[in-house]
Amino acid sequence: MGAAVRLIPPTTDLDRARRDLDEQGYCIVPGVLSRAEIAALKDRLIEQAAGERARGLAFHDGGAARPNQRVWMLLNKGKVFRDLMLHPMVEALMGHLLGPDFLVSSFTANIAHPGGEPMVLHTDQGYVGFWTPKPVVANIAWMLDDFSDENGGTRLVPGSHLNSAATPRSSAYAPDEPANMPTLEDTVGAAGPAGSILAFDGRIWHGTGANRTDKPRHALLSYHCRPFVRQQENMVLGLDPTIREAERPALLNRLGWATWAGLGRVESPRPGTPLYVSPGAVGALSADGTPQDP
Ligand SMILES: O=C(O)CCC(=O)C(=O)O
Repeated sequence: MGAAVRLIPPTTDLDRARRDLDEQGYCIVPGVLSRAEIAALKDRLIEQAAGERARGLAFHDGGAARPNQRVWMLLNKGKVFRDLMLHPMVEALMGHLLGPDFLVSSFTANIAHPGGEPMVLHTDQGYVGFWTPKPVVANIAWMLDDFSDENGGTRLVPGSHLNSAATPRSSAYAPDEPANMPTLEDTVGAAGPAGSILAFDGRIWHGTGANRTDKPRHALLSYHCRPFVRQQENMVLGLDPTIREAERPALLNRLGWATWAGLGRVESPRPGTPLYVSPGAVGALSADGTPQDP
């Protein structure tokens, strides 16, 4: 592909954006976040990232020098992040790709620092092991800085979500690479002003670009899945209980607290999607209904 690979224009027309997702495997929507929202998200992220470095908890990648910093489980790290998962654009684009009952699989950040090398190209559903005619997962990269080819804007192989021959046969973590796996030459770097989102199909080949500038590129990555897929972050174990108790049902449902088609239940699989904030599990009972040791 090489020089022929072109970035499609950003669009605020949601029908166009959904068509871009279907045909190209990605879309870019500008102006989703206001300046105040960008500032609040970026300030909280920068503070959290510094705190994790100070505590020796920071996770780094981005090549041998590991300049990039990832921040995991943002849901525990600020209401400003939790609010974002209820943004109408999430429903509009992830709902289009994954159906109305999709979940948040993980919500993390990638601060791509100067000197960061390109991430190995991959799809986000490589662990499925076979090509699927529809995506089972999908992403939104929330741009907290301008994204460009120079500063590590996510590299994408347009249309590769439809290439069933380039699907790994096994897990991304034990790769059995397809013969015609794409290379960086096949990619284009996502670009857009801060406040834009890049949404992409879980089958598209992509990876973080090299940051050849002297400033970090801050991005939030919300990863979403169909309701029968295991989430990347274990919300039941990982979500701070005080947050779980206080949070809005709409958010908890997105994190997997609602039953779906009988999945995710504790006791009877009631119809609909009741919210089990306190599941009230029934323990082992004697025949007269008194508790006994399990
Ligand atoms: O940071 C980016 O631009 C993309 C990150 C990515 O592809 C990943 O974390 O799997």
